Amino acid sequence: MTTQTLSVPDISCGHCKSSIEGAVAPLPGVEKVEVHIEEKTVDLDYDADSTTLDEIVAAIEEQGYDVAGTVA
Ligand SMILES: [Cu+2]
Repeated sequence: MTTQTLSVPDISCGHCKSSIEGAVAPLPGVEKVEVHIEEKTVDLDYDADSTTLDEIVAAIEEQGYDVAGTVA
């Protein structure tokens, strides 16, 4: 299992949270996706053999949000 946090500066409200969580949660191997509105971050637990980070980023960007990068 891979744990990763992404920085998504455009997150601003509950709509953003549900859009992003709704797009990422159905991807294969995604165990957890949790958007933090205040921090503008997305916490992930996923199986990198099923879905790559690039695919998760693409799913978020498809919803109209730019992913700024990963948070250490
Ligand atoms: Cu929003």
